[in-house]
Amino acid sequence: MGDAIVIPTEVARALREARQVVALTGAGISAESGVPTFRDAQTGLWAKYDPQELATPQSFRRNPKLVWDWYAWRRELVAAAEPNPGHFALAEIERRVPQFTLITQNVDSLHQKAGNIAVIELHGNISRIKCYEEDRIVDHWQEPDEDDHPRCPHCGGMLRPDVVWFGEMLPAAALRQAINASRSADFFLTIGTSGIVQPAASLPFEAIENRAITVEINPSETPLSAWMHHALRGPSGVILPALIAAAWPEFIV
Ligand code: BJW
Repeated sequence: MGDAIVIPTEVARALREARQVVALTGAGISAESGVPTFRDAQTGLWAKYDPQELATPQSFRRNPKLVWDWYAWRRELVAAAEPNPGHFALAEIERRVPQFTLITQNVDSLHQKAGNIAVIELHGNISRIKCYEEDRIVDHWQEPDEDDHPRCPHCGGMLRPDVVWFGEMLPAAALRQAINASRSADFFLTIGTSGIVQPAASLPFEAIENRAITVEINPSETPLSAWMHHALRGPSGVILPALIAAAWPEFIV
């Protein structure tokens, strides 16, 4: 038997009494759904590639086929993935608190699949495809022959996933909404993120300025840990349901 998860009473009470709850999620929340994180060791087919090097416009220009194939593999992987108890717990929190905003760096739609409605996607969505030349979303495209690259039906430009690569701007409206929500939060969760990719990693500090109670959920320490009021160490699929049970003891799964 593993150790029982203990949620500090003040964390449970703060969540129960909060008016504006914001959660910032990263790849770790989807780890228990079988979606690999970025900075944990990769396994399988793509183990020899560094995700941080593939997720750049430079890589795409240098080797569009490699980058396209990597995203095609991940697109299939996330399409088959199901939300885990951590995702479902966040959907439950959205139903229980007066105002809730979910800010995600993930591109896998698992929060929406779990039932969250107020979801801000900071880094796009892997299931959408857009034209690299014209930044236009494309609904239909054809997988090309072996060595060719899929092309935009409108202008013939190369197609790419509608995600945000290093050095690219985040979608302006999403970032603005995320900053505003963080600035008005009274309870702020960071869940399953290494907290090193900007500007997402700065959002907890907006909440800290508003004197929010801040809580990190992650099995490991991160650069954000020192700034948070509380750290709940463990997988989010275990901690988040325990947090709900502690905040709303009348809650029955
Ligand atoms: C568990 C768990 C379990 C495991 N339960 N937890 C200021 C200073 C320095 C640099 C910059 C700066 N501002 C901008 C930059 C440059 C850059 C940046 O931040 N670089 C840093 C690496 C230093 N930022 C950008 O370029 C951004 N653009 C921008 O700011 O534009 C303006 C600008 C440009 C250039 C210069 C200055 C300004 C864009 C960032 C885009 C990030 N894109 C990616 C790919 C998305 C598409 C795709 O999916 O392929 O987003 S990279 C990758 O990292 C992905 C993620 O969303 C993101 C964050 O990763 P995340 O989610 O935190 O995952 P991991 O793997 O890092 O961590 C997983 C965590 O889970 C770990 O902590 C585990 O312990 C934990 N975990 N199992 C809970 N079961």
